[in-house]
Amino acid sequence: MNFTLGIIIAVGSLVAFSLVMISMDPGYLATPPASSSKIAESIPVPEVIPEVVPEVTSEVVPEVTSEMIPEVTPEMIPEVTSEVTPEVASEVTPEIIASVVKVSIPQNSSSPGCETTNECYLPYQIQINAGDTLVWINNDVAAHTVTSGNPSEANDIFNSEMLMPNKTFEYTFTNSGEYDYYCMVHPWMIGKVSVN
Ligand SMILES: [Cu+2]
Repeated sequence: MNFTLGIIIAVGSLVAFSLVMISMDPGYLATPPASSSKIAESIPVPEVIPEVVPEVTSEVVPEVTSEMIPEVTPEMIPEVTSEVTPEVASEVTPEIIASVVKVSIPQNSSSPGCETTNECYLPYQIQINAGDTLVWINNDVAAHTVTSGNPSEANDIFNSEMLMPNKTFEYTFTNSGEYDYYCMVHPWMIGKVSVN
């Protein structure tokens, strides 16, 4: 019973308070609220002007990057070095090597008889090339000569003079031709050189 009575008192108090507040504000119910349409007309609406701003984007301007510029590297530049120049060496010229040919004056050539078998000089006749050198060696116990020409007509092209045992005489033939020679001590000793 007390609970119900409390609620009635509370509700009654709120109603009484509301009535008092309404009575204190007489324009609360007398003045009707302004319509929303009139409020909208009275307030000036600002024009919304669309901005015409030209867009300048980064996409319009082509970017010039370093990747678009062809690089010129040192490898693309042909090298012109002095090594390319072919060398013409004088060493390429083949040399004609002269030969050295030996002729022996055999033993017992100081005695007549070797001419019968053409063995007073060994070999008795020899063929060489121009520029070659002949070397005579005296293998006999006696002295001999190697003299150009023949016993009846010396020509003084070459002459060993007296060639002692175990001694040598050499002469280089620069011109081609036929060369006869003999020993002034033993006229039966004759030889011949053919130079090509
Ligand atoms: Cu002789």
